[in-house]
Amino acid sequence: MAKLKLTYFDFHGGRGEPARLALSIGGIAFEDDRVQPSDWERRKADTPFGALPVLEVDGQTVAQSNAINRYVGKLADLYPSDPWQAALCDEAMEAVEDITTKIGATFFLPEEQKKAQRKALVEGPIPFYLTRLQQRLEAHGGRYFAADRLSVADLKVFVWIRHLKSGALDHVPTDLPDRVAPKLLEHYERIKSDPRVKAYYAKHGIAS
Ligand SMILES: N[C@@H](CCC(=O)N[C@@H](CS)C(=O)NCC(=O)O)C(=O)O
Repeated sequence: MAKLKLTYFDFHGGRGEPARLALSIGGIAFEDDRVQPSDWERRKADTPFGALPVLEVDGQTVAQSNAINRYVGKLADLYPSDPWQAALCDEAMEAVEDITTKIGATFFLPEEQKKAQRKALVEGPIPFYLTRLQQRLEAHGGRYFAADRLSVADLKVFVWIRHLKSGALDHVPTDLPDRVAPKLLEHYERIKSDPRVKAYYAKHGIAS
């Protein structure tokens, strides 16, 4: 078995969390390398695109969260083998990537600009992606984003919704997903209560 090291920031969430979850669910041993903010400046230059997550496989490196998600999804049997279902899985992951990039652009703004831009996101792009993801979920059976079973797409959407609901994003109401996308909320609860997901968070000492 290849030796894996997944490098990401030291918090429960973000672009690295779906791969951590997938590897753990698949029972695949990996080094969980968690970067502290004080170390990032030093380590950034060693990453392929100056960003995390990065996955090392037997000393070789791959970056870009969704490339990593697909790879670990295949190892963990959490990525569809059917090409069409795989495309649906990718679609949901890329949609989350689109909105994550928009939200990420507000992180280090001065407070007044951040407030204005987050307000604009709450009035447009965030509900847009929530409702469109909900539509896509419902179009494909309503339970999972692809192949009617758990995949890395479900994990990525779950991690995003949890972030929205966490209160960590100032100026984003925590009940926004509940209000605009109730079926997506059911999906969130389904993934949260999946015994494999629950086991991961129980092991890491936090409520999912
Ligand atoms: N498209 C990249 C985006 C990676 C990215 O922006 N990662 C953020 C954390 S979620 C990061 O490394 N930020 C620190 C920095 O850019 O210096 C991916 O999907 O992995």
